[in-house]
Order: sequence, then C-alpha cells, then structure tokens
Amino acid sequence: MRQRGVALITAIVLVAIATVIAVYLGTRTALDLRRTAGLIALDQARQVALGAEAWAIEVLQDDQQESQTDHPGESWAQPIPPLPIDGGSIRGRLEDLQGRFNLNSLVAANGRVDEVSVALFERLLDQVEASPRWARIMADWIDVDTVPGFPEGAEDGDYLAQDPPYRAANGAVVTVSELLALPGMTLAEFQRIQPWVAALPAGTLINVCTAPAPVLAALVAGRTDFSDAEALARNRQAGCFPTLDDLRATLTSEEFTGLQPVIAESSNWFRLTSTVTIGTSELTLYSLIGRQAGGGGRTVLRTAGTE
Ligand SMILES: [Ca+2]
Ligand SMILES: [Ca+2]
Repeated sequence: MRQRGVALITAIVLVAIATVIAVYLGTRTALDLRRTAGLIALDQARQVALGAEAWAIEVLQDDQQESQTDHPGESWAQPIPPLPIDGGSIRGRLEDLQGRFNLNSLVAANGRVDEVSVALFERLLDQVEASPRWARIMADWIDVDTVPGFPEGAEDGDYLAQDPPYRAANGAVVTVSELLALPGMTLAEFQRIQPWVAALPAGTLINVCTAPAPVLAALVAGRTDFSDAEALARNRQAGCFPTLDDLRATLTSEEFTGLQPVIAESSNWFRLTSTVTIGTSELTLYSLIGRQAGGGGRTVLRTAGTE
C-alpha cells in the first residue's frame, strides 16, 4: 500500500515536470519564431531601403542632366507616397540639405573661424528664436585650436568642467546632434535649431532655391525680403525662387558681392528618408547622398531610426 502511494506521487511529480518542460519549450519556440520573423522582416526592410537609395541616386542623376538648378518643383523633391511591396509598403522623400546652414562652414579651409558664416549663423539662430551665442561656441567646437573665441566661445576648459568631463571635437561635425554636446544646450533649444542646419563637408554653398524662409532672412543683415514662407512655396512651384538674379536686383551691389561666395542655385547634397513597413516591423533609414558634379552619386552616411 505504501509502495503504491510513493509510485503515485512519483507519477504526479513526473507529469508536473513534463508539463512545465512542455510549456517552457512551447513558449520558447513561439518566441524564437517571432524573434526570427522580426529579424528577417527588418533585414528585408533594410534591403528595400537600400534599393530606394539606388533609385534616389538615379533620380538625382537624371535631374542633373535635365536642369541647372535644384528647386522644390522638380521631380526629385516630390514625396513618394506609400508604395506596396511584398508583405508591406515603402514611402520616402528626398530633401536638399544645401538649403540649410552647413555647420562645417563655420570654419574655413585654412582652419580659421569664418566670420561671415558665424554672423550668418547668428542671424539664423535669432530668426528661429534660439540664442545667437551658439554660433561662436559651435565654431570653437569645430576649429582645430583650443583658444576660445571672443566673447562667448568654449573650448576644453568648458568641456572638462562638465559632468562627466569631455573635450571639444576640434574637427568637422558629422551629425547635427553634436550641437547637444555644447555646454548648456537643452533639448528644446536643439529642436529649435535642428530643422535649419546640416552637417556637410566644408565649403558647400547655400542653395537659395530650396532654402527655407529663416535661412533666406539670415543671408544679409536686416534684409528679410524673401522670408514670407507662403510666397516662397507659391513661387517655387514653377522654378528656382529667389534666383541669384532676383537677389542681385533686390540687394545693394555691396550686399550681393558679400553674399555671392556662399550662395548657389543648385545642390549636391541630399537626404533620403525611407520608411519601410513589413508585417509588424518598421524601419526608417536616413541616407546622406552626395551627387557628383560629373554624374553619379553615392551614400556617404546612413543612420537607422534617428536622423
Ligand atoms: Ca535640378
Ligand atoms: Ca576648437
């Protein structure tokens, strides 16, 4: 009798263990399957986004053969509505980053701070209700020396006093998020500045045909002739506006001559934002595309998820 009791208990324990193992294996397999499906979908999404990049480079190349200027009325600038793909969809848009202020233009090729660009950036910051002092601090972040600009620069001394301490980059910025490394920069202030700036190789010109109202208003001190955003959008449907000739006609010859070295009517740097959805997975890829003057183009920087 006692032996039968022990056997019964053993049987119950064995069944319980077997049940626990079965449930564990079942859950784990389901999770593994789910995880693998997610990984495969993300990988597929990435391949589709890379395909979109190749397509964008082709569109930009075709555009180069058709026109000398780059403006929002052209086909490259039209957003791509959600297009169906196997198991999901893709949407995207190309933006001209030369319509923005290039942070790396704060420092000239000789390594010195470019005072014309600093003044322009100060005016832009003022236009978007951010503090103009960031212009000098950003110039110090990029320039090779460790001597703070006057009166409001910042170099290693300021960065080593941060918690945790770090040093100034003293080199070209790769992403505009480096603004967040400046001492005292808040997220709210960064968000006011971010839409109007880019991190491109030094020496790029501002494309006046795509520059938004605050950038145009910052070009020349006290001149806000082309800063009506609605009028800009209307005038840009058909072509470049304002053209260099429009600016020449509006500004004094001294103002135009001072501005001429930093403006153009075309671009070579674009950003493709492509969002691919496959099943329950979604991937947003940001691709910085450089178009070469003689034809062709390539992606020089890619980030997933955040700009
Ligand atoms: Ca064009
Ligand atoms: Ca420096």
